[in-house]
Amino acid sequence: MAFMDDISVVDPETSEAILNEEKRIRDGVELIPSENFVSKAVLQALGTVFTNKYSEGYPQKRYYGGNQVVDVVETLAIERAKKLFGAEHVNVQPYSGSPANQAVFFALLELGDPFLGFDLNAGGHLTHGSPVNFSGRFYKCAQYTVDKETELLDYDVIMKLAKEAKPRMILSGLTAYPRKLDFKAFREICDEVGAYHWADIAHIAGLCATGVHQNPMPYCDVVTTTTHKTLRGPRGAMIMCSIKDRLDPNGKKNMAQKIDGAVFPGLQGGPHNHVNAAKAVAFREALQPDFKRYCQQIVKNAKVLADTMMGKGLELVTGGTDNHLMVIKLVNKGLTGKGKEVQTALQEAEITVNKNTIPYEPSSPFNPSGIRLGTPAVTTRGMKESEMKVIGECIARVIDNVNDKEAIARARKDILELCRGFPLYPGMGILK
Ligand code: DSN
Repeated sequence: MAFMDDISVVDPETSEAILNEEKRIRDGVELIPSENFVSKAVLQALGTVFTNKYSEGYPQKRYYGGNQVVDVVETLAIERAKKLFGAEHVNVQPYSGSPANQAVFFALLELGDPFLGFDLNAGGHLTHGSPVNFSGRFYKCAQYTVDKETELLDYDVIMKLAKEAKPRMILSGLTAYPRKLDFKAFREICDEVGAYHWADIAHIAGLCATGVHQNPMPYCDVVTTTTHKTLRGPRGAMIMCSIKDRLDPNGKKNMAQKIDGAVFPGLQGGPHNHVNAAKAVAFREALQPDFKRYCQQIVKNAKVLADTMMGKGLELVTGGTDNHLMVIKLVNKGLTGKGKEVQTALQEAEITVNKNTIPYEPSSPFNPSGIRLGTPAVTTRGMKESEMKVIGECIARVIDNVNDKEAIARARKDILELCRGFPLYPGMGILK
């Protein structure tokens, strides 16, 4: 085994696993709304010598030598991200979404400070104040949820809750809420109670950057996002913020300094430079006019998928979608608490989704009553409205016949045939 041998020679087992994953993603439809497929250019940047370098610090202010080229790519990523979102300051170093969110807490709150976030079961995230997460354990978290009847956020109710909880920071953001967020309304609530407004736009970043969803930047003190969801970049995250600290204008550090200091040296060590190079590439792609058309198609596809499934008798949380995702409620199909079984049946038909809680979940998070799905990845693959109809019909058939192996096999055949028409990474067997 030599230093310059191919992976297939060095490690046949890992090679085989990579080939199997390539086959899996080519054969099936990927509907997990937080997943996507990066371009060949992004993959190329990820597999580069930038993975070798340590570069604690920030461009032109590093603790190690030899960072003159790393500075170039990190600065490219920063400047492109600023342009995409109209941000004053960007930190592209967070390893992923949860570390980025930790950095915001670390930068702006003291342990035990009051905070208001979105309930995970109704569409928030673990790091938005869930009691099983650091955010819920180390801070005094109150949580807002959706209205029981409409399953929508009610901004008057959130205002009332904010006045009671007197949070130092309020979070807007979603992982399973299928409607648009009103960042301006959140800003008004924050102004009323003297709180920071933090938006976590991980799911909708691509839509926000292209105007397909309202951009939170003008209404927020700080915005976090992962870079690998609708933004279609490598697995990672970033934090965007104002330079001035609105609630602490005369403090020793401004907002940008607080965020940078929380990421490094507060929480992280050396940045992942190969990932930051890939972020730079993805942001350049997202600045092209084609990317806006892609984001518009994500939403069009989601609407058709939702309408097709509802036309076949499936119920959706809030009765539909106006972003990239939707959540099927299994209750009216007699499948309360059976999200796991439905996820498995769909997987047998080469349809990848994830089980999810529904608002006011009648079962439990491990055996929930919902299925979450979305269209970013299938849209990247080139699928449009007519393909969404085929996928929606297959999903409805599987859910109506969850224990019928033959019906599932028939759906699988239809999905395999559909996928053959949309080759993924054509001509690019990574290990060839
Ligand atoms: N795991 C992500 C999602 O699926 O929404 C959020 O971090």
